[in-house]
Amino acid sequence: MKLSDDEDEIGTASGSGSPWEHTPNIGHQDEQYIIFRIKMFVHEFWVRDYANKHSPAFVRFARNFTKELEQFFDSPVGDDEPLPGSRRATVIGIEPSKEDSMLILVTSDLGSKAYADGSKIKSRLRRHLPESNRLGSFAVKIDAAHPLTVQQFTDCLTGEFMCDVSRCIPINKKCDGYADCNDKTDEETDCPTRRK
Ligand SMILES: [Ca+2]
Repeated sequence: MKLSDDEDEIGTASGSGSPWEHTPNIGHQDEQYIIFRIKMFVHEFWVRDYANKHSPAFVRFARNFTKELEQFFDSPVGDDEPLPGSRRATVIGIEPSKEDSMLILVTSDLGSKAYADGSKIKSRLRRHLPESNRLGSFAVKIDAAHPLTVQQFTDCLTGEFMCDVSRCIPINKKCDGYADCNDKTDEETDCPTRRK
């Protein structure tokens, strides 16, 4: 199933310069925008309309689910305060569980604006969802066979090296004799001894 047309664009916000560069965090501290892809199993009957993002069933589910996901960060959960900044969630896809017709796998993207502490966003999900098995009005299922996954798109991809000043470069640009990172960390960190 093709999940999303905009999938290719995530995490590839191009900076100035070569097409292979991308900047993990965009803008100033208070303008920072980070994106997470979140997958979790939800107790819901699978209906075939969920395969179509434009079906009324998908749209209705997505509207309720994104509202609860945003609310999860905007209101207190347990002893955790609401997070500052604002978040916008999108449901990317809904898939049937292979072994249980009353379980669906929901993939969603969460964009966080003006709050760039990705580890707090991840830990909030990983701590509270398995504890309560609830996301607002949704019953979720999280266990070894049904893991909750949270991936931050601003991490560098496999095969890339992260400069100290947030920026990702292809791994083959590391130690190639040319400074590709603004801070030159690609030529100064763990390179075999050589004079540039
Ligand atoms: Ca280099």
